[in-house]
Amino acid sequence: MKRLTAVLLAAVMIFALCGCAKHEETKTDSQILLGFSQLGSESSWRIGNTKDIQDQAANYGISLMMENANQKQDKQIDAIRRFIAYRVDVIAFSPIVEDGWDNVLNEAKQAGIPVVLVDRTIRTEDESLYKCLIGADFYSEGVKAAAYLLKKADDLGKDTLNVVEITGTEDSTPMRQRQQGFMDTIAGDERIHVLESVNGDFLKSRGAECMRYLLEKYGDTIDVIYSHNDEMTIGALPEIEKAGFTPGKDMVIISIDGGQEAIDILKQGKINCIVECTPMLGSTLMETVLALKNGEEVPRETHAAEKSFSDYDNLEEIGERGY
Ligand code: GZL
Repeated sequence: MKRLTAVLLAAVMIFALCGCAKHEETKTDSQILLGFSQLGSESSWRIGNTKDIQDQAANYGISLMMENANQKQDKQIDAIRRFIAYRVDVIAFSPIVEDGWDNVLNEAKQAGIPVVLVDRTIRTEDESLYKCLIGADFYSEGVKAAAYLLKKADDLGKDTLNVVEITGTEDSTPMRQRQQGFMDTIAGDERIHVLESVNGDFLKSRGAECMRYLLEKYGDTIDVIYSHNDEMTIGALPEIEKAGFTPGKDMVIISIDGGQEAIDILKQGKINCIVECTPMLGSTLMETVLALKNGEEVPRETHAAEKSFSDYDNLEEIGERGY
């Protein structure tokens, strides 16, 4: 009988130890796990954003499970499902487009996992599907771009200025709002005529393709290029020069993001205006993750303070950009 008792006691002990060991193998209560779906690596802005999120997760001691969707919405949806299965503490993602997220975010809601939108937003009838948005005010970026153009138009003294627009990814938040802010601001100004808007998908190669198409179609009637990001602008500039024009002089170049490469080109005079859009969202994201884990309320929207730089400024004062 004694032998049986000893065996049973040993079995209970082993079970208990295994149970403890199992608990220690999983994340400790203090360790927070953030699942982040990044939309791609399409621009230096995006690469800077990814690095900043990684750096800040390490800085805040938050474990980061990051997946890159390479510009595919269905890969983002798959990643979010994996985060749910893994039972991360918080899900964050930068939605490549605004529509098509309700089903997967309902699954996150059912699982009780809070969702944070980073950089871009979504369109949904159910506001409870995400806790907050951390990102730029893209509409005001479009307004700033147009405000520069109106000031330039006054200085140029021309009766007519023909604009071509190279837009970012169709149906993405920055594309929709940068276009709306720009068009609303130039509306009613008889001098400004938009010849055409073409989709460059925020890619350098597509920016070049768009510029070739626009130059073949409109040639020297183009006075202004409004490009939704530096990557596409940098792709377009050589095409302008190959066609025999001097960017920044023969054609006014307005761009958005403000990465180092574009700022250097601005200082050379080949870009006239760059509206800043900072990718450094990592620390705000980590503060938000900590607040959510502590059961605190968070602001519904957090926009970074952003400037614009142009040939009206003392460009030598612009420091290192970090992306
Ligand atoms: C803006 C971001 C945009 C950048 C592009 O916050 O979503 O996507 O302007 C990037 O460079 O591709």
